[in-house]
Amino acid sequence: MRILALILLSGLSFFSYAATKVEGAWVRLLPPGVTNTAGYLTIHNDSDTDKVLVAASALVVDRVELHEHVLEQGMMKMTQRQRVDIPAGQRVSFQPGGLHLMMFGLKAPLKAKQLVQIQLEFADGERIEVDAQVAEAPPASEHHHH
Ligand SMILES: [Cu+2]
Repeated sequence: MRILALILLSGLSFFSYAATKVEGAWVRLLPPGVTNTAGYLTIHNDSDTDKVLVAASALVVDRVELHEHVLEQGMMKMTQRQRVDIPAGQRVSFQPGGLHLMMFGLKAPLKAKQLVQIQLEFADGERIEVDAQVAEAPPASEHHHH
């Protein structure tokens, strides 16, 4: 009976987490000596309730902030976001020139193809861990939506 209960429990937690999916996660490889970088990914909200991303973290850096590039008087500027909404049934892409996970204070130099674990935290308490691949440019498999 105990085994059956465990299987049921794990099945349930898998089910509730399957509504939010992350794909195409990668972290920008920058020249040696640069201690800040950025992470990019696409969050799919396949549930019928809105999700709100409120924080992100990664073991390889001191801290991660949600950032967005905005055009202000003809200049691209980075601003910090306290939250990023992912409406029910929609997806939000973090990509160069737009939303990004700003990663401050690399603890060690990154290497190409290294996997960096990033944790995303949502307003409802859900946490998702993603493996992001270190690369100089977006992975070729990434879909582009304009
Ligand atoms: Cu930034």
